Amino acid sequence: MTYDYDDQNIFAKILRGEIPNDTVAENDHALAFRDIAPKAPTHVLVIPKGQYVSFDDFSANASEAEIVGFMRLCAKVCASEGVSLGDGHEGFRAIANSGPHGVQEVPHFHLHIMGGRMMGPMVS
Ligand code: D5M
Repeated sequence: MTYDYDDQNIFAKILRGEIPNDTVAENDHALAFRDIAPKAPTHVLVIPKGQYVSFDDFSANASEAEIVGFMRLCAKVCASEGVSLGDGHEGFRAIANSGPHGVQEVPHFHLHIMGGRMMGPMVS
C-alpha cells in the first residue's frame, strides 16, 4: 500500500523548524517533544524524522536503523520522564493512532507516551 505524505502537516513544519516545539530528546532518526494539549503529567510525542504517515506506514517502510533509532528514543524519553518500569516507576501508556478509525489528527506518524498518573481503561 502506498501513502501520500502531506509535507504541510504540522509535525513536518516542526521538523523543519518552522513551528516551535518543546523538545524532550532527539537523535538522528527521531524527535520527542511535549504534546501541546497534555492528557497526563507526562505526555510526549515521538516522531520519526522520515516522512511516514501512520503506524503501519512506518512499520512497513522505515529502515531498521530508523525503527531502532525511534524505539531507542522512546526508551530514553520513558527513562528521562521517570515512567520507565526499569527505573522502579509505575509505567506508562504508548498509543499510535492510525488512520480514520484510529482518529489520527496529524498525518505524520507519532507515538504518544503518557504517564505520571493511572490511565483509565481503553474504552474508546
Ligand atoms: O494526535 C495529535 C496530537 O498532536 C494531539 O494530542 C495534539 C498534538 N499536537 C498538535 N499540534 C501540536 C504542536 N504544535 N505541538 C505539540 N503537539 C501538538 P493524534 O490524534 O494522535 O493525531
